[in-house]
Amino acid sequence: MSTERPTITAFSASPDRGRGLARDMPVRWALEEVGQPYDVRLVSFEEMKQPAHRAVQPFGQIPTFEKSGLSLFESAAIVLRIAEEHAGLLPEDKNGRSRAIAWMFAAKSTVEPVIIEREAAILMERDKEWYEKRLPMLGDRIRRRLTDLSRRLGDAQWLDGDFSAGDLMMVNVLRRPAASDLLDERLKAYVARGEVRSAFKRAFEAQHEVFVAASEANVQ
Ligand code: GTB
Repeated sequence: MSTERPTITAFSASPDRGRGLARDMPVRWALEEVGQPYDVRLVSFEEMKQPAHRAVQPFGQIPTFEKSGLSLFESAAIVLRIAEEHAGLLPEDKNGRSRAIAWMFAAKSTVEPVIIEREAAILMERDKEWYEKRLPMLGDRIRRRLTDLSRRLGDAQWLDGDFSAGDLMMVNVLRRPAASDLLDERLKAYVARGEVRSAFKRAFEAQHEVFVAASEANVQ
């Protein structure tokens, strides 16, 4: 295993004001879980759209991950690579690993899209005459997914055995504000279990420090 520190990218001025909602958060959290120190290159919106950044992230977004000649984009792909390289985020047995990876996909492709749709409506469609009519439907779509997720979680601590990269991605998705007000008590407790992990706290602090430093620089 290489001892080189990976470099990830994050917003130099995150629009979420340090709430840990941008997608560098799952990458930071995964690195903290496995105890891999990392460097962060902060990028502005303008820098993200430059050819140099797009060479790594074709859509001009954060996060990216660079290490040992590998340049990677997509937060879930990055988390998976980290989980594959280090112990702690995927079960040892092959079937358990596949199931944990299935939960990563479920977070990103089954649960997150309905949440993003509500978020986009709240952020960008408030002035449309159909906004008030559409919003309950978007909430219901999320509720249906969350009801199924909550039923599957049941009384368990995590989605499939021990905490895994699947839980890490799912907790990140459920933290999005467009979902967090729709969580039932069981899912609220599930998210809270993720957020009290020391690795989560370190990741959260690290991204929050960026916000604090940027705010202080703006005041001076
Ligand atoms: N599928 C990609 C992945 O998972 O890596 C999506 C990456 C992505 O959406 N990146 C966003 C980005 O770079 C930041 S995280 N956006 C800039 C652009 O597209 O120009 C999304 C995000 C942004 C802001 C908040 N917020 O303010 O709360 C939350 C989440």
